[in-house]
Amino acid sequence: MSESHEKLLNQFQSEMESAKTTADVEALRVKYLGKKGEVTELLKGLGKLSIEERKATGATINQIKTKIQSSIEETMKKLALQELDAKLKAEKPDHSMPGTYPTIGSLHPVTQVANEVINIFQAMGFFLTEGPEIEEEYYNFEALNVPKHHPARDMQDTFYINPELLLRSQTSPVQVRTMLEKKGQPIKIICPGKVYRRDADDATHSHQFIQCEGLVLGKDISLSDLKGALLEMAKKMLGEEREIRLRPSFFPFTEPSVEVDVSCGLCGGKGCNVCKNTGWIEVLGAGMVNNNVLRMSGYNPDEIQGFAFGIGVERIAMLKYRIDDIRNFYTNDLRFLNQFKEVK
Ligand code: 2NL
Repeated sequence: MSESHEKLLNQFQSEMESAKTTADVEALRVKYLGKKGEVTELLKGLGKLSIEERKATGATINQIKTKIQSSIEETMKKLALQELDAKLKAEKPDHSMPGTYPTIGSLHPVTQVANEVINIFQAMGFFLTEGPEIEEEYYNFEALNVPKHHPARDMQDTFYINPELLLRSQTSPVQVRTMLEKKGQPIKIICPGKVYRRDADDATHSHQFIQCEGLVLGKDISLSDLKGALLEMAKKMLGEEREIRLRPSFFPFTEPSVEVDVSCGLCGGKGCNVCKNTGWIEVLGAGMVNNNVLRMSGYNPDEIQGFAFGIGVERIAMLKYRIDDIRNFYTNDLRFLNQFKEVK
């Protein structure tokens, strides 16, 4: 190593000894190894030397470079740790600051109301039963006394995957499947789930909604059993002061069929703008299971009969919370949804 090389290394080492901060070390790195650093300049000068000289001098300069590099790395590490330590010691946490809370989610209002409906019927002894959303055309229509080309198919037109496979338009196919499984035995089930309709979305209709259907089959089950079960549901759901009434209606799968109204909660039945001055609000459809439906799924109408009903859960939720547009449920506006948080 030549005198000038040794001098350079010594100079570096003494400067390094007086480096107190990572910034000092960084300045040294630039001074010696940077683009215009002293070592870099020496390397650049190699080109002017003869081949032999270049070899010897090159090796020496590289040695110096390596020494400087490892010295910088080592000191940098040591000082960085010291600086972090000092910083942490200097930071005094303020324990009186409010904490940051995790955002707590909650069940969707329609899910909450569906759970309430399910709980009310389970308390009456109904079994929770579920089935596929992609359903066979047979279970969704044919087995429910809605043959091909019957005009009733129009009311419940849905999305087809192919001519035999569709998105169910009601949860009745779950009940048909249960009837086939139970082979003539009594049934008492509640069937909630998503259903689909070829409907234009407006304030009261959606192409997808939650339905909760019920089916009770047994000896001597009558329309009064239906009325009792639905009255219980209305009172538990909307208030003990509520009454219900049945009006004649038509569904292909029930005979007789009824529309069920609940007394208006706003005017108590006197008549107001919510109930359009009738004192009653339509809530669901129901009826005694049609004999054809019973026979097709292996039940003998002379021995066993019963009732079925279909509840639109959004509709009940709208009634319960006086929501005037069903689309509020689907647009995910937190200002709307946060009103239904159980834990605020
Ligand atoms: C509505 C109300 C209803 C049923 C659904 C049903 C199921 C079986 C047999 C007979 Cl397995 N009925 N479900 C009955 C009456 C009404 O839904 O508004 N539907 C269009």
